Amino acid sequence: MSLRKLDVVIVGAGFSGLFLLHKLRSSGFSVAVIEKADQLGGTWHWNRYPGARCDIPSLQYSYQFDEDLQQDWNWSEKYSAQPEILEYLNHVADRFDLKKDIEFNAEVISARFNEEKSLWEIKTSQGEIETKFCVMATGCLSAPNTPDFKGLDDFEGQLLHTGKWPQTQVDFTDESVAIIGTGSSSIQSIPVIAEQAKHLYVFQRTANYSIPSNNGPMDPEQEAEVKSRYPEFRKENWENGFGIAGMAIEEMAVEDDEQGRKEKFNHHWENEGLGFLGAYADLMLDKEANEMAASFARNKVKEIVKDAEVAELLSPKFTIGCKRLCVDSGYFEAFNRDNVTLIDLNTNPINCITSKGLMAGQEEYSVDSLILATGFDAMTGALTRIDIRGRKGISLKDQWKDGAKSYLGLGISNFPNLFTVTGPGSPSVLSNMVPSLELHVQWISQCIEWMRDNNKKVIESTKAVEEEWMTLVNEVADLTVYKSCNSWYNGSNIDEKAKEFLPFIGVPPYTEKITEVAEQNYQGFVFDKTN
Ligand code: N01
Repeated sequence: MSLRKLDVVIVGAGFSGLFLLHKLRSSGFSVAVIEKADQLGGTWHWNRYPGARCDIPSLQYSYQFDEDLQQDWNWSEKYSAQPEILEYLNHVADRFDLKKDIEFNAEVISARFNEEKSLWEIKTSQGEIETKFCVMATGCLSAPNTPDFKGLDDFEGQLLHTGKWPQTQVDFTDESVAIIGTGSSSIQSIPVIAEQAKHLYVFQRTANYSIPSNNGPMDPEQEAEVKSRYPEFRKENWENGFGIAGMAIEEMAVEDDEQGRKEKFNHHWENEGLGFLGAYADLMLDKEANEMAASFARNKVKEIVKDAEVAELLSPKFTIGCKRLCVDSGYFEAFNRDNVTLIDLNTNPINCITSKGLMAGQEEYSVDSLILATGFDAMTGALTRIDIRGRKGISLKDQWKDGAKSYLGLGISNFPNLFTVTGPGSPSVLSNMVPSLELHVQWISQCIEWMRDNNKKVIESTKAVEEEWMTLVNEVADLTVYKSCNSWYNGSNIDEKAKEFLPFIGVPPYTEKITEVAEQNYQGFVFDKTN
């Protein structure tokens, strides 16, 4: 196998990798994207389960780096479905001629920093590359979590995971189906699968909050209005704590009267999806305010679900928004169907998976298909599952075993010239991902250009700045209710993972911070360290 030499290797051909390729190539760097799948799309390639769609409005979940692109592209629905997002990404790749520099079916096996040469040696399933910079555009929710259920290998039916759904059509007609987990992926797929399957068994460990999407065709007037002022509309994203336009509200729930709250919550329930949490400014800051929203949402479940026992089981008990909020199209309604059964894993734990199905409590459920909707090793899994070795052969997995530390979610000490897009310590999953990743792509590209123009060979973060930064990440989270439950935001969905809060809350202060760092010649980072 021949050794290729490049300026930058980008790992992953999703939203981030595609834009990085375009940006860095336009700046004159030699670049390749290494992609494990046989096609581009990242999240939107792998998560093609029935009902998969984005729960951020389409007009906001799209690139903003090219005005012609955002004017030309038309989304068909308020919330885009997975096939349309994949089509959009293919359109972008064709429009900017990106595919010729993407190596498909190539999995990164290892990445080692050669300290003598100050180069990264990347080994992929297709060959070896030597590169000055390595950018991990591997996504925050891309390493599927498959719990270690006893007997899982014994199952003789169709075994599926929502996070790595087959490309071929899966048809559940006349089948008995079991789905484990009730997070976003499950909540989106249950109403669709319930329509096809003979019977659907839903195995729930924790009831989840979900807001109706009220999805529908794109309103042409709204689309025209947004397109007439797209830059200004995008600016509203940047001014909001979560990077989502229309959520900047200042009133406090605790200061409103009961009638006012009822009207406001109703309006947001019916119109805002994830923006339900933006009904008042104090919902994620104050437990009392949060409980007002939570209790409203629980009552909605009881209004929708006819069987009172099932409604009670489906009513979440924790702080609303503390686990990632879900947005659905007919989730709670699906439990009114005769062919859908809810099983509470707290009273009937899964004992084992059998050749025919699964044993929960004393009962065996025979099924044709078993779906694991059990989520991801979020934010760090896609990085620690690759053998990445920095200075002195230190492995990233070892360095992060007691918690992931990163400066700004962009750089990691001991790992020079390695950048992460939307890494731990950045708003990432607590923001609108597309603008957030665009911000990182712009920052990383400018940094690499600046280094070229200023004869700097190696950049790295230090232990001190990342300790300080991750302390701030956690101090900010302490001002909110985000830490009050088990969630993948704090690693508690994966047994062996360090339990720490990883996203930075607050898009505007974060944006200000990384802009200031760049303006001050990458303050906090160290260049051309000699030992
Ligand atoms: O995963 P999850 P997901 N036994 O981790 C359960 C994004 N997303 O794939 O809560 C039994 O949320 C687990 O139970 P518990 C979005 O950010 C975006 O659904 O840990 N159950 C939970 O119910 C989302 O948040 C879109 O008690 C087990 C479920 O599995 C993120 O992806 C669409 C278990 C996992 O839920 C992840 O969502 C879809 C076990 N051993 C997803 N282990 C968009 O619209 C886990 N569970 C962009």
